[in-house]
Amino acid sequence: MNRKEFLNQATYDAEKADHWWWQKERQYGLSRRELMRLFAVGTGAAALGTLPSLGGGIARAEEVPIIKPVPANLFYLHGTNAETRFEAFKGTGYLTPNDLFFVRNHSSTPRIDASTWRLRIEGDGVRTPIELTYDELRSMPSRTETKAIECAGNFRTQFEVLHNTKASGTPWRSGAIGVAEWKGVSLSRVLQRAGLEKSAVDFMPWGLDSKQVRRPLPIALGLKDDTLLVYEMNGKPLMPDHGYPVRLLTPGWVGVCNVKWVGKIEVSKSPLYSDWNTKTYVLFGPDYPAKPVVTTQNVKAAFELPWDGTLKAGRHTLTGRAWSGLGKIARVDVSFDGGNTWLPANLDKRNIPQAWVQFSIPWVAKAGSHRLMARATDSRGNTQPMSIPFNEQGYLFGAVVKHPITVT
Ligand SMILES: Nc1nc2c(c(=O)[nH]1)N[C@H]1C(S)=C(S)[C@@H](COP(=O)(O)O)O[C@H]1N2
Ligand SMILES: [Mo]
Repeated sequence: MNRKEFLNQATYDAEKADHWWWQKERQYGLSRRELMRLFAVGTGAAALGTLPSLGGGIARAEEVPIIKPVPANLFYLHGTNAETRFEAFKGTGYLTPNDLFFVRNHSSTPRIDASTWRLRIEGDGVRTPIELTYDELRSMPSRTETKAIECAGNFRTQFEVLHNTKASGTPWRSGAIGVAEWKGVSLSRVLQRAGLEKSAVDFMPWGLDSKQVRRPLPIALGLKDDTLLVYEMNGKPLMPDHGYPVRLLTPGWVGVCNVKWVGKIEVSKSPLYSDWNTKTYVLFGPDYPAKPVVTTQNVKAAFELPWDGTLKAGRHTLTGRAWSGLGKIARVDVSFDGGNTWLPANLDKRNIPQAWVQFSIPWVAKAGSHRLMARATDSRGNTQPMSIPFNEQGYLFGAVVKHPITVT
């Protein structure tokens, strides 16, 4: 490396470090000096999370990829995204606390002023384009839904385990999912207010982030009562990272359809296209000649255990969660012996379609390495298979996962 490059690299690294301190100062409301003191006595790294890998994730200082704290003991950081460590769900109850909810940002979290924010409904699929303010939306009849939002790429790293080939994209393990109580207004009410045309076929919510994430969706989805324009999450105004002031909720559909920071909804009498239904969120690969666009989520299960973690030998009650985009969960079976025998897990009472159910099962753990398997079946009879074909961008991994655990 020549001197000039070295200087650039040094400047770049300094900038990254500076940005990191700046972000932490904002997150914890501490001065840099106080933060440095925390780190110097060695408690800081544990309390705040260790220095994240900034590769790819860092933007200019005024653009913060994620605003809320995402400490490393609760999240895996992947560039502009933060994945909840699945073991952190243990003991949190049915709803995922807002602070613990994963963040998936294609670019970064914008800061939007709700008092100047507008939602525009336009296109040839409506008779009268309208514009709503935040207060106008909040004064409309509301509806509350408890539902999951899950990234289409959740479990992507498992494609490599099965097929020895890495799928491209954020290397999620199991924690690109959360369940919340979402309050908002049925999108259909807003569409009707704009004079929805009978011949409208598609609608496309536009995000106000720098990438303007926008995903065309069928009008039938827009007319379902539980498709919401959401302004509250678990009883609080949406956090900036989760779409403040308003996001879409599309129960059962892949995460990207739940457009955050929505500023415009285009309604059309002809099919709509964007990169998010032509280039990404499409299954590409030899087993998918028809190149289907991903729509709804499949059935899955995960243990609330650290990945590749350790347990003491003896009696344990293992816990986990199972979910489906197509219904509620009918059963979860667990195997401790590599799939030779399966035992039914206990399901908790709360089992909401397109959300999840908590399960538990006793296990007498013997010393050694284990691969724990949980296999969920939903109310439509969909069961997790042992294997699924590869797709290049690693969407919808729904096969049974072999969770590595060492018992000591
Ligand atoms: N405007 C906008 N909306 C977006 C995204 C985005 O980057 N920009 N990410 C999408 C993806 S891929 C997912 S999985 C969910 C994640 O929602 P969350 O960050 O609130 O967990 O938001 C979706 N909505
Ligand atoms: Mo996603």
